[in-house]
Amino acid sequence: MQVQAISTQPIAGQRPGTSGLRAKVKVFQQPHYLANFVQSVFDVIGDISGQTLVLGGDGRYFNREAIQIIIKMAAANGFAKVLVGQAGILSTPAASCVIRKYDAFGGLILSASHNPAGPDEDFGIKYNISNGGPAPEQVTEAMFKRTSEITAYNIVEADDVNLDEIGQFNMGDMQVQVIDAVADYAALMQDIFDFDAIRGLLEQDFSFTFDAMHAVTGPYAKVILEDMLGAPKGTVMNGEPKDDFGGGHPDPNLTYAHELVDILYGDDAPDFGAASDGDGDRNMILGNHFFVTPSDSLAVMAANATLVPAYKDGIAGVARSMPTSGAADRVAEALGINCFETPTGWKFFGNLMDAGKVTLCGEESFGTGSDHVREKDGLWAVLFWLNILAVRQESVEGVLADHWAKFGRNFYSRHDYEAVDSAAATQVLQNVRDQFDSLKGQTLAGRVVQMCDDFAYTDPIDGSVSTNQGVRVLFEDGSRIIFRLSGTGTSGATIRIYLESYEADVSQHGLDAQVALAGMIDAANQISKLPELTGRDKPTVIT
Ligand code: VG1
Ligand code: CO
Repeated sequence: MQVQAISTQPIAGQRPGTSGLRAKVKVFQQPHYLANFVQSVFDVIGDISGQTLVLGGDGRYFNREAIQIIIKMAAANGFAKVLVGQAGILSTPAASCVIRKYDAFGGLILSASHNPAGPDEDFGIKYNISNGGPAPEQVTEAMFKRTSEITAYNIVEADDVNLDEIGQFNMGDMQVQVIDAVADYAALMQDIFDFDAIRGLLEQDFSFTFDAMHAVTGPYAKVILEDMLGAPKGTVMNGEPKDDFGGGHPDPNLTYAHELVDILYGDDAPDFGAASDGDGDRNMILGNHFFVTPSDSLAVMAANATLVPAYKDGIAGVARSMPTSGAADRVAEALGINCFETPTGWKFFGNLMDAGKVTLCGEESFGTGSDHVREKDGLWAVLFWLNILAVRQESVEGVLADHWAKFGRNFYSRHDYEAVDSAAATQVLQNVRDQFDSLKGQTLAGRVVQMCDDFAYTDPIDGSVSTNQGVRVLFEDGSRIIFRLSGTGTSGATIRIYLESYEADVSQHGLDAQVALAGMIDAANQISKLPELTGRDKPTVIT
């Protein structure tokens, strides 16, 4: 088979962000754009000859074309085998599961997660290493450096592979195996959770709706929830994956998953509602007229982990991203287990899980997961909650009320300002930085500022250092205001403001978070001058 070396030139801006390289589809369709990046990945990840690569994506527009290109490049670069999900589909957690199960060298996942899809929307690609997790920063930086030096890429001349039939093909010396996208992942879920208990719950007077938002989780949710666990057909809504996600924004939060939110807050609301995102790694958990913040969800999981068979002997520890609330820390303290605070992005949890230091990890951005894979995992989180509810026989609200009574409540909210002018966004953070010294000791919203900094992290396992991971204003009573710029957007900048305050008094636990945090919100606007600089008087998304 003919290997062609196609000459090319570096393309600017191919630096992976929080979760891989993301750009508009039109950018990815430019000549050599995808191939340059893929070759740069292959050039820096080590000796790939004779190795296995896992490949799949969230099914968004351009997924199939990208997969065909990557298979031909994998063959030209010496991989022995590509494991590709049927129809080119693998959710992010399923890809992580397959990499681990079949001892693959790594995997390429084609997704821009919750970003909208379609010819004029977003595409993305990320590389996961042999532990199944996102490539660490040193590796993504090496990829980026390589993109700036590249002069040629290798690709074989071959017919496209039939991705729709499970089976094996040869492409030159390389084997292409098209695998069932769901089976391995579903088997793993069955190993972790008490499916009998969940089946029992679903047979009771318990109603449940799962919103797949026309994204990748549809097929997974139908097999696991409806076929294996016996939830009534139709439990999974928007379960047909579409290459434009039905024109929606598959981000499971109170704004973008409004169809589900309306059902859970409507008349005759179900007992439980959940949603996942474009690539299946996020989750939103709702009860009847009740929203569980992702930070609280992590804490509840940690506190109830022993109810789940896989964690019945207890968990080694928890890790949370820095902006995630400290609710899980309180559980860790009570249980006497490890607790870590990492920068935003799942790649920072990998070393801790590999070293056995933590079992559960979570981010405020609707991401929770465990060491069963090395990605956050949407359906896993839903099954975790169903397992808890099945054992405890309580409502979602009841579980939270009990949790807060025991540990206190960390009021929490994130305010996102999307598509803001980049210079203005940078200035918003700089304004706060400029006041690091003067803010100290000042009283804002009735609380005294204890310290301010740019969050930096030293990985406790490999000693690598990550700086500039968010501007923090920390108060003496443990409250926090954090400012960060998103690393996943593709147009303008997104400013995220994270707000947290702790309340021990049970009589206050019923308060709405926006009300409880109102003073902090005003303080954030005042010190950053966000309204003046951006011209915005309210966030695009509040969670
Ligand atoms: C966002 C979230 C972060 C998450 C990342 C990838 O990043 O805040 O917690 O890990 O998305 O999630 P940023 O840089 O935009 O804040 V996913 O589901 O898009 O892979
Ligand atoms: Co995602």
